[in-house]
Amino acid sequence: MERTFVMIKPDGVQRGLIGEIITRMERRGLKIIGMKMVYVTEELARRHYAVHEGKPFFPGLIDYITSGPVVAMVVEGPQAIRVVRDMVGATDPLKAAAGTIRGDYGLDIGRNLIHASDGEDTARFEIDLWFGREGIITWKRDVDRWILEKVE
Ligand code: D4T
Repeated sequence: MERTFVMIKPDGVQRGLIGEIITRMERRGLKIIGMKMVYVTEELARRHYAVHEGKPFFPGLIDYITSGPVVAMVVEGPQAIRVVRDMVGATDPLKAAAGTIRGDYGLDIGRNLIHASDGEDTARFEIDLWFGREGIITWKRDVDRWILEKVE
């Protein structure tokens, strides 16, 4: 089982797409084990996007991510990091395939609706940054045996 960090960005929240995006992940069979609505502080935004510091789009990115509440989640499932990235689509919605979240709802790289961890190290770092240990809910999902042949 793998865990990944997912964030519905301010545009996703403002446009009323929280339900739509969560529904896609639930229908896929992914399990939500952490969820909260947060006003992102500049400090959190800078830590989350530290790898992009100094790039031309960095100031706009920080303004955007702190411009309204976001919905932060930890999502679990087999190969969850790759599975969610595939569902999210390419960074630039104009290049994202139809059927992906960005490809279905977005048109601008600066308003690309959703973030998902891009690797194991990033997932660990981001889950710790946004949730720590206390924020994760371990729960048994009865339907798991109809989604996965072998349930842990
Ligand atoms: P995030 O991190 O938001 O899930 O996006 P990606 O993982 O798909 O893409 P990224 O880290 O390369 O970019 C982070 C964030 O910056 C915005 N961005 C990026 C931008 O506004 N202009 C750009 O040229 C790039 C490369 C979009 C996503």
